[in-house]
Amino acid sequence: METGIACCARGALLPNVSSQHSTGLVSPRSVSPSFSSRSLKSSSLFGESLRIMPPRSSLKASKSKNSSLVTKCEIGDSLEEFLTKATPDKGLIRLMMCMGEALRTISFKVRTASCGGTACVNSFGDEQLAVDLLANNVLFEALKYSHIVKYGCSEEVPELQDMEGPAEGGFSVAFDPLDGSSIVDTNFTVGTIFGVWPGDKLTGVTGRDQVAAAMGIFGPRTTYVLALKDLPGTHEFLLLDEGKWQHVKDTTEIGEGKMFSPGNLRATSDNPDYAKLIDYYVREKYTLRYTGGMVPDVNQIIVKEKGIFTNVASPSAKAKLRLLFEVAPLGFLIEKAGGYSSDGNKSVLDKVINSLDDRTQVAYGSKNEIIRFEETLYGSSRLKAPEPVGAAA
Ligand code: FDP
Repeated sequence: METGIACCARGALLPNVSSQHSTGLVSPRSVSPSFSSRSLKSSSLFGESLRIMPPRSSLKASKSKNSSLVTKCEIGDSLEEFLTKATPDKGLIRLMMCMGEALRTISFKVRTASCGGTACVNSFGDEQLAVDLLANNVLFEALKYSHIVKYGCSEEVPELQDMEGPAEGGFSVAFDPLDGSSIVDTNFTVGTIFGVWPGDKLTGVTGRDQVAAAMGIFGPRTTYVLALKDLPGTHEFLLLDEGKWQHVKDTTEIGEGKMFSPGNLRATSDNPDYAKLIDYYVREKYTLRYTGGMVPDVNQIIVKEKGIFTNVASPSAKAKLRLLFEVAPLGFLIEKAGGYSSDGNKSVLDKVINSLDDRTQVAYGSKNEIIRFEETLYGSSRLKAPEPVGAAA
């Protein structure tokens, strides 16, 4: 099976690019340690140089227990430069690089999919495959090639698949290959979500146990948004024309701001508290920003550094979002970005994943928004607000 991904066992990535991947491709330099993104040349259609952002901010990685090394991750770094500064864990670096390769391939396949009838399809080797299945295969290939993953598990078929990497010192990865695949034809933004847990367990663990989480976002721009356990912030990488990921943004705080993204709105018909919360947003003249794709709807909170996303259940409209594949990884990204998450009572990162298919309601947002969400739905909040947040009366 050809995927365009080839990751060596010892960390170097070998691009394996065929002519059908001729858009947005990686060149060997893109992943070489000596590569400097600031030396990139333009490949823009109109001859104007791609604006390579100068380093303008830096974040200090938290000191690991065994190391006094303080590293700096700068805007403008390539993905590999960033990861090398961010963590001493070579296995994790290799995994995140391999996933970056997979996201790049998926991005190309989504961009060039033909849509008709009920599915969007693209060719994958000799086969025609629906884009979500294709993304699924590409991600499993990447996990295998990383040689550091014990189990992979996809939302498509929630069963552990042995990726043949080590259990000790290795990782297990849960992913939603293409969230929002039903809106590829309408050309809305869609995305891949994944969470990385240490060892060989994806049940009996919590979202807080993740060592990394990320999403690939396939919209007008393709971005790779990731967070690592021992590094403050959530970090955005932009896919350049050359096929390289460039570090373009850090988010470390989510402030207050009137923007809402209300999922499962049908639940307001028989959940009066959710109806009350929505009424509050409307009355207070919040801006509605909802696409129906959880990846862009949650990503906007990280990018705009404000807002609230809700997907609330009711007796007739049950919770459908999956804790392992969607809710926990996105919770990790939001909380590392300085935001908060809740299932109504607690952070989604504190929910034990009992089964691979666990579902939950969820909200992500700024502190006051999560307090308002919990107070309106359940009468009180575990979080303390400096002053009343004015929950819907
Ligand atoms: P979809 O079913 O289209 O794949 O994860 C499932 C999801 O999309 C999310 O991306 C999205 O936020 C949610 O479902 C939309 O659900 P509602 O239409 O019920 O709001």
